[in-house]
Amino acid sequence: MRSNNVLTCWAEGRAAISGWLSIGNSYSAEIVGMSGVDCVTIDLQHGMTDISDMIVMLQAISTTPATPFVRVPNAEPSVIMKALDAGSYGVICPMVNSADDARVLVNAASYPPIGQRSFGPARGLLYGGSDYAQYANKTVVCLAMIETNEGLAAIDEICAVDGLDGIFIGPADLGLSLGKGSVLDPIDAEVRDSIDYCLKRAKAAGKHAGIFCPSGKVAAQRATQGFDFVVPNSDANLLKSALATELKAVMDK
Ligand code: 3PY
Ligand code: MG
Repeated sequence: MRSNNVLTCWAEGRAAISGWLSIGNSYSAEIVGMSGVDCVTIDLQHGMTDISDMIVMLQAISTTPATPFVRVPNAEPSVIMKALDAGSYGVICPMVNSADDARVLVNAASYPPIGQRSFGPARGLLYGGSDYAQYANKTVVCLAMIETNEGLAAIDEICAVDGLDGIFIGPADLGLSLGKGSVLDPIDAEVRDSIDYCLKRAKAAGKHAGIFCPSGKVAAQRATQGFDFVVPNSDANLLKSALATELKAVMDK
């Protein structure tokens, strides 16, 4: 089976860098996949993407060296299975608030005997190879998003769930849930301490830890801190900020 770059990064002791696709388009997916990132995550939760967009975006990513992940809209098993059948090598699930939520994720993403994923990996076989079924459980990465105070309180139970590879922090929702506003690089001490705490608890449980970041600079700081899956902002936000910079240069002439 084709390997998963994120697992390779982890085996080599370095943080995986993921692009983030909010724009539902195969051309932008291809551009991000060719940029040098290890992984590209298609965002079905907040991105302007639906399942049909996801399929052509996964096909575009297949032509690049990057490994495809999908952030699903929620822990609905049918959507998790559809993303994996379409060839995603990782699932990031929002709003995981309890060990039970994490078990629903692992169950949907894993074939028996670990879980109850139903068999029918249409593009999984094309992208992964004919031995997909044999290696899928070992190759697919499952990350549970910690982004609420309930998730924070249940971090140890969530990290203890077998088959879960790690957590992924959503700083904006976590800040909102703690009553501190939705900031991607929080300066509030309670939010910052909560993020540090999640990282420590994940590492203590032998799990990986990822985080969404507003820039490459913050992603580098998070990787130095110990996060091993970092996202240096989304395609849409990067397009917005690049355009703002270039427009300013023209207007200020
Ligand atoms: C958050 O910051 O809440 C996120 O979900 C980032 O993607
Ligand atoms: Mg969020």
